[in-house]
Amino acid sequence: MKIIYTDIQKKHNPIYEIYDGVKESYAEKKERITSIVSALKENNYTDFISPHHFPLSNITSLHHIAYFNFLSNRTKKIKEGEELYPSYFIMDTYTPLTKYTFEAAMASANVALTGAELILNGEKICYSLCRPPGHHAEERSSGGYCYFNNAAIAANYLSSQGRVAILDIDYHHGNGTQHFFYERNDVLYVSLHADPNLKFPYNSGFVDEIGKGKGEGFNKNYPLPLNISNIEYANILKRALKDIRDYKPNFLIVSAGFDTYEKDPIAGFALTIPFYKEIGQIISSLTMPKLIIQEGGYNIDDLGRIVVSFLKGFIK
Ligand code: SP5
Ligand code: ZN
Repeated sequence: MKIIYTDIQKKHNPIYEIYDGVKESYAEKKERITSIVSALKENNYTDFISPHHFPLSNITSLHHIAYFNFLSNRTKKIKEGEELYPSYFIMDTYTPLTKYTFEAAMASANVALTGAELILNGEKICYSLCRPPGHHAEERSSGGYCYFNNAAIAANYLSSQGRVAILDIDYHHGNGTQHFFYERNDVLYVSLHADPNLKFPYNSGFVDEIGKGKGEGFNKNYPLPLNISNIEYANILKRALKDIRDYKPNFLIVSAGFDTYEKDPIAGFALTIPFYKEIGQIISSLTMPKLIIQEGGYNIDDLGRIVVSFLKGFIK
């Protein structure tokens, strides 16, 4: 399995996120990808590929040019070690800008695009190890640790060559991804996530959000109760896969967040490490080429083992 990755993604390194004015240690740490890369190497995954640069239009055809320019220009003025907090283009208090945020977010988008290109060139499965994550990023704003929407950018790129389904299994609803394709019928969005009445992003991810205009029927949300178990989760995942099969996509993108893990420090499901292999097996029952895109997952000690368990569920 080809794994797309670059160390440039570690340069984004905020120290704090803020809750009601109180600073807490930043959960979306660069050590997340160190944990994943070491576990992959220990388990003999050796096929690492560096991303290459794609035309900026791949990003600016989704994200507004004013937002893109803001990230590019504003980060240039930030000093080493400094963090810039909310502005017009940042929707919350846990998605700060640092000097290297733009550079890392660009690298992350290119990691997703390089994976998508490999899929177009005939790979059956690839893993884009993206950081920072992407699925909360909107057309004109950063949020939920996300700056550019990597999965949406990859989906939009693949959509020129066929029908795309996105399966989002991060603990949080992918508000940005849903939004980008809400009025489109060439990209199906299906998401399993914690009930947004209780958990971030609070304002989207409900069952009555089914798409709009020609996109009606091509958006599907499965909000789940807290503490959901492996077996209950597997049943709903299988139901969600039926939506995807019925759509008959040419490509599948998995927005793979591992904050559904029982010991995740910011979340609240009860999934176990061996169960991620089963999730992988369930998803691999779909036959179309698959691009796995890394989203959340914040238990640094166990994240690598979770990813390895998940990837083992897929055939090589
Ligand atoms: C990509 C992704 O998974 N983004 C998640 C963003 C969620 N941010 C809100 C997390 C709230 C955690 N609150 C912890 C408070 C501990 N005192
Ligand atoms: Zn998440």
